[in-house]
Amino acid sequence: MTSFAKVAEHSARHPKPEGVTFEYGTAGFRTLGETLASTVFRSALLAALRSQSKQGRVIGVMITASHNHERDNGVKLVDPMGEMLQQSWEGYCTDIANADSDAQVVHILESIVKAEGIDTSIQPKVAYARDTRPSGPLLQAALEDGLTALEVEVTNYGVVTTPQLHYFVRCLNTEHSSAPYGDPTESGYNEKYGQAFLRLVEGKPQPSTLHIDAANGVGAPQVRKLADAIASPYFSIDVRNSDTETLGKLNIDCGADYVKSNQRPPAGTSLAPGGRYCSFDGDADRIVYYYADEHGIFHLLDGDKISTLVATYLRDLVAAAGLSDLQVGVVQTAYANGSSTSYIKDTLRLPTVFAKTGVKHLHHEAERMSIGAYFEANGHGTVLFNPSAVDKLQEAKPTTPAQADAIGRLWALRDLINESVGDAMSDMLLVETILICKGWTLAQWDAAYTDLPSRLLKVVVNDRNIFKTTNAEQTLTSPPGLQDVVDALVAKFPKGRSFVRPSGTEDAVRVYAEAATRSDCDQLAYAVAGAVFDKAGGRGERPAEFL
Ligand code: 16G
Ligand code: MG
Repeated sequence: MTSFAKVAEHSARHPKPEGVTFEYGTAGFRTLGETLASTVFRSALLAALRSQSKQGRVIGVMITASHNHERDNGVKLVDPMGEMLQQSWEGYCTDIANADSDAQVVHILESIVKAEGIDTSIQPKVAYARDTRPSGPLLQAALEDGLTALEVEVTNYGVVTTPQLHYFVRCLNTEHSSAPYGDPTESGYNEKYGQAFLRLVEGKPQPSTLHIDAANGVGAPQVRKLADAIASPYFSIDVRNSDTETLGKLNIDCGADYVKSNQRPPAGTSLAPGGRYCSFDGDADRIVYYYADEHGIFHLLDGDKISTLVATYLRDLVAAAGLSDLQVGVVQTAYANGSSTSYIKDTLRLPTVFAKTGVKHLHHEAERMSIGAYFEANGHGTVLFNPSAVDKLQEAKPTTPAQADAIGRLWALRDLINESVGDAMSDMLLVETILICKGWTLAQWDAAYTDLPSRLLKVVVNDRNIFKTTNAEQTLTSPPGLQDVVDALVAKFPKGRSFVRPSGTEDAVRVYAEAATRSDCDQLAYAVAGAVFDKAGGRGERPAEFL
């Protein structure tokens, strides 16, 4: 029987800072690392209850703030199959993080036990890890104190990428099932993905070196271990921005978020024409590729380009396997470049749906498809094989060697993909596989379609909570009348598209715009941002670079 007797005493060692309100946002709690100890301690308590509510299955806890500044940190819970915490529990997280006293912490735990009908005699189990941030060790200690208070059975994975922790959780919970996901260790991870990669590429021409910008984060040591495990010229890498020791370097002027937001290579990297480059973010769950053409012009291959590459390859394999009833679909967010959406619909002729920003929303949409590829434009995504698709693969009776080969490749691809969550390393191996099999350069991959010019702006307002959206965040329902203004502005520009949404991770409103030309796109973006500022309580400087 788990007792809460020790909780108040342990909680007293991690007082909640005065005047701070915490919120379990799109990807968990995220704020200044030095303010987070009480929240991490309390997250440990919730992870224990969540485990008991899932009959003692292992729950994950990851301490990371991804692409954010090094002084930030964060914590998120991972559900048993390696997916993000069920949304109905996010409110509990927010409530307990903001509890004013140690007694209230205990009271909230008791009320969750009651509301969820939790059997507290079940042994709770938690697996945890952290990224390379300097505040990580202290927050880990707070986490461990919470786990000790509830006598949780723990597995500490040390410093690993976020998707590795998701993978470990899924492995631990399927270890003794009929379909074990893999060995729940770092070497098991490297072995599983590395072997699947080699199965898919061996015998094909070898690619040139891949230059990886690891954002000075945890991806650097981990991708080196992956390369050591693969130990093959098919995966020849050069890891840059790999300094995880020097303070102040994480995500600064490098990493996937920097490259995507600024549309330029990491500072200090000059791109050799024909060279192959990619960037991870600080916790290695995002990846973007890029290259310079013969004129030295930078070209970005973002999440949309990855999803179209992957969807095309899967579609062709399914057809080659003779499995015409297996439908490949694509999930995007409103940030997907309009050209990519048209390409998926009109050229690939695949179904595509929009989900709200945030991996959990895309993941749930993709679960409804036979084979669902989901990617955010920022490089975060993966592919899900629905259980019915797996059954069909199992039942498939190939009648030709070509069909047998395609079915074998689909199985190998399933082993290559981290289905628990978007994973920069697994996605990288997937992209590499496809490029090797097609014998493509990055420019050949890029040739499928041309992105429309786009711009993302941030507007700081008095209260971002007045912004409400519908239609996968593409339409504002509040403040009243603002959507009509956006619509009228969009109508002025050929191929214009724009939307406004409150950020789920920052106290700001985001404005996205795209249009046929760079100048139209910028005019549209600044006009919409200006309208938001004027009509919805803008603070600070009015966004008005071009008007
Ligand atoms: C989080 C999300 C990311 C999303 C971003 C949007 C996860 C694991 N991460 O980082 O997918 O793109 O939030 O941020 O879901 P925003 O709401 O501030 O624009
Ligand atoms: Mg990340």
